[in-house]
Amino acid sequence: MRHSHIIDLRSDTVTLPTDEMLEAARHAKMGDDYYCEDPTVNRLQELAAQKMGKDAALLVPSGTQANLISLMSNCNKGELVILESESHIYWYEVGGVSSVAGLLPWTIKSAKGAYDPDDLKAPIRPKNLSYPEPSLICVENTHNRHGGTVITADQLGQISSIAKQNNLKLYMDGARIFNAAIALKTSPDKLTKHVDNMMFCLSKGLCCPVGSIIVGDKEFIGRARKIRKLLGGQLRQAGIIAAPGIVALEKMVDRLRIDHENAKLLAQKISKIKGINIDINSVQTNMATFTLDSQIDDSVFLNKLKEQGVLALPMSKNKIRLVTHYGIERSDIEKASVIIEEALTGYDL
Ligand code: TLP
Repeated sequence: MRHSHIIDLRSDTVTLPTDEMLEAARHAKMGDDYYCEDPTVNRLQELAAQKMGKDAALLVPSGTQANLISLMSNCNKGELVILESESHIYWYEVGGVSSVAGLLPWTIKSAKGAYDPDDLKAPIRPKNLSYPEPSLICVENTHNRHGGTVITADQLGQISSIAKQNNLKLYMDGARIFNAAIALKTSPDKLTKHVDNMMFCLSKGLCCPVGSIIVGDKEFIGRARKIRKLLGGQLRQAGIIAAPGIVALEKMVDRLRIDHENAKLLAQKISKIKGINIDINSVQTNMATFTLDSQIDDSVFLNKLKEQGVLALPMSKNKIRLVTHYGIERSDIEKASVIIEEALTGYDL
């Protein structure tokens, strides 16, 4: 191995808690969250609801569970849910949308994550004896498989009016909503005001070891609380995980701009390498997603990187993702780009 430390660009989920988070966990006041008696969980939930401009919030173990609970709290079994065709819910959540929530996913393609309002007409049809009832539109912001792209407040506003006109709910998988807000130079509540409810993750770029938060109105969060229990996600003395969450919301948000700068720098550097195709305009937050020329074997490429201490994530055939996060410095970006270039030498490109 050429480098003494691993440059892990697979995901921002690999981040470790900061010392301040560990200290906060150690000193957290705790109680049984079944009785809503964990003061630290209560404080985190209030803070989260306030930041997202909603009435109430619920801490849950993971983003996947947050999405599943939200689908089940927004819809009845057998209803139709509109998902973006590259969405995390559709690709990476074990099909819980169908197998557990009992919903029919109707997928719509988009350029960078935001639906073209005209495309929503296909699943939202006039009532008919044969059609399943559409009840929910989901959006993902930032959009993972589109390369961390953002959906603007205007775009959300347009989707929201269509949802309202047709009596549908609008839900946002905002796993990385703070990345979106920072890239758009706005506050998260300016984005979330267009959706009925949403979730965001503490355990990605914000560095918490665990946890996601669902936010929405009181009635919705009440239903979500019961479904969390149904799915086995009831927490007890969860102050120990809520305390790092409070540190995350108070101290770790602003620094995400550094991750965005690093992703841009990385994208610019690798865009000059033969064999790599990257759309620089899609590099809007902390991800640089690219494709390799077809004559390159992606697993050979990934192994060459790994041997030199760089980890990257395969997304589909020849589509690779690099994610910047806390712990990845500018010098790591410089090193990683050299290693990527070296891994692609020797090909007839
Ligand atoms: N995404 C992970 C992997 O599953 C791909 C990652 O490394 O990016 N929504 C979005 C948009 C996500 O990116 C993820 C995690 C989730 C939901 C699920 O969160 P967790 O992993 O906490 O269940």
